[in-house]
Amino acid sequence: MATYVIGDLQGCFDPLQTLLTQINYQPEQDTLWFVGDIVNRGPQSLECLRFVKSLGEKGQIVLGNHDFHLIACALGLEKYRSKADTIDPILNAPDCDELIDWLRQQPLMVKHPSFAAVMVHAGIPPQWSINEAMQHAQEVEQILGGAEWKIFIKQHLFGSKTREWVPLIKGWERMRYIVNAFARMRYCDPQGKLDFEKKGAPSSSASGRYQPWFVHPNRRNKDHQIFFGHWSTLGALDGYQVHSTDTGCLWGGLLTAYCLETQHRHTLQCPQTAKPKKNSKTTPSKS
Ligand SMILES: [Mn+2]
Repeated sequence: MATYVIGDLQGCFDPLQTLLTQINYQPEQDTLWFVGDIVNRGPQSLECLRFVKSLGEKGQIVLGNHDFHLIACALGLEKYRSKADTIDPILNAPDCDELIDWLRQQPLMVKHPSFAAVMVHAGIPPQWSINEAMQHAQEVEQILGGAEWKIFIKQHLFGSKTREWVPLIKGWERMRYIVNAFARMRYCDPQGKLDFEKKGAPSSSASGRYQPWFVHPNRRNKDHQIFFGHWSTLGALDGYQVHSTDTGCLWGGLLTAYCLETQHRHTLQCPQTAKPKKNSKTTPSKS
């Protein structure tokens, strides 16, 4: 009965299967947590999506920016398409509607039933407690699971202008901040104002007011271990009560499976399957 937290797959299905064999994964007993961005840029996004969906209650996923990007593209938002996208096999698949319908009903944040541990795609801003973060995640989840989900995705989801959280932020802008924080954040200020310009590792670009979201000394969510992905240049970090799991599988780095019970990082060295990021044009999913 193990729980493994798996880093950003981005279509790397073969490495996932190799890693699962390596850790002696038992489908009947073990649970797999996926930190999001299970699709795009890599070669086998359709296989990844079908596999994660097939796990049922033995799998948990949180939505990442590339997963949102896929949902938007499935709704025909052509302006967000990028040359680097590898999601056409999903969009052309006979079960595309079923897959998208399942995906959009997945959470932004997951809490472990017995450990003080949670999972998000990018992070939790410092001004939210764990309980508040769960409530805010659920605000967005209710919209994605309800009648207005297409309106939200098509008209209100994407936008880097919404960077600040103030207690009375309302309406669609509130939803956009919540998604930006959970699915895109790397750097922010102590009040959770997001900085989308910086993307590199902290040693190369952290300075002044904007810091990696998890280093702020008064962060209100330090009472749980937070598992996240999204930040491949950060590498494997276990510290500050957080655990990063995007170890750059797609770029010829490692695929990570962190076992919650043993606190051991299992990794697999992967071949590079994506072209360098600088070839792609700017899209919301990039950051
Ligand atoms: Mn991401």
